Amino acid sequence: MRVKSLPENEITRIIIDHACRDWIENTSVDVVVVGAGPSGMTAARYLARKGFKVVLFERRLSFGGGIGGGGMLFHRAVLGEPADEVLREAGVKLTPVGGGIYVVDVAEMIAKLASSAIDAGAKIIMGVTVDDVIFRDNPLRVEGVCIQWSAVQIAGLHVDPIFVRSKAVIDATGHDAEVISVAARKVPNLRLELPGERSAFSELSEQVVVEKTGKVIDGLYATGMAVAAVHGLPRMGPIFGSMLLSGKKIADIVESDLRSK
Ligand code: 48H
Repeated sequence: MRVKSLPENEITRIIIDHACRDWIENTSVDVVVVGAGPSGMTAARYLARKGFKVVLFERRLSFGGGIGGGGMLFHRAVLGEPADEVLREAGVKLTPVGGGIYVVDVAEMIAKLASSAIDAGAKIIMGVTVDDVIFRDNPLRVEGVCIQWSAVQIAGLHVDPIFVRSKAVIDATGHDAEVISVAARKVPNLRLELPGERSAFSELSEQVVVEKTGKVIDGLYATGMAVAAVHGLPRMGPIFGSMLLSGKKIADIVESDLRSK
């Protein structure tokens, strides 16, 4: 068997050529999703499936956010109905444990949430950190994000970011609600204080995180644990139903806002 290869400079040229075409294609999109955890990947899947142009930026070089850690590194997660439907649609095997609760393998959940978002048409770009928003006033709104290579951030280099414009930005960054936090700090007149999440109360939290999922200001939305940070809601531990349902709900809210414009 003869394995085909290329001169080194040709490998380089093809990579840069195709990656840059992708970047140019994604400088202006319908929706930017920030964070490839359970809520972000779910939101990206449903929005792409609705026909929107979606790019998801993930700081790390891997998918899944907090899924992979399961509960204290035990590689299983639990979730309750009706969130099982979100995983069933992606082909994840669910084991019922009674009372409408299911247990899943975390590696399978990560892989299938990611592949179903990509198959729906969402673009996921890893190794990129969103470190600020683009805003406009009269009326006050968010119109995109500032992005930076995560490696540049980690190295602490002084490098200016570049921009991606969008009609909606979804903060799916988890416990710290990083995008909304930076907007609260740096957008004049927003007057938003983030109380941060509260201690554990799983049954309450699974309910209210979904209920409070929504718009923060025009163009900026919260899903997943970011919702708990914005509204001062309790945490729930390694039960993921609300994360999936929050991602699905924010996709519906963004769809309805974008279609009414
Ligand atoms: C690019 C970023 C940035 C940034 C962060 O933490 P996640 O899994 O987020 P959720 O909200 O979808 O799910 C939360 C869940 O995993 C969890 O932690 C639960 C249920 N906890 C309950 C409890 O009681 O503890 O994923 C967020 C993702 C991660 O992959 C980050 O790397 C990424 O967002 N991210 N990506 N730019 N500024 N900030």
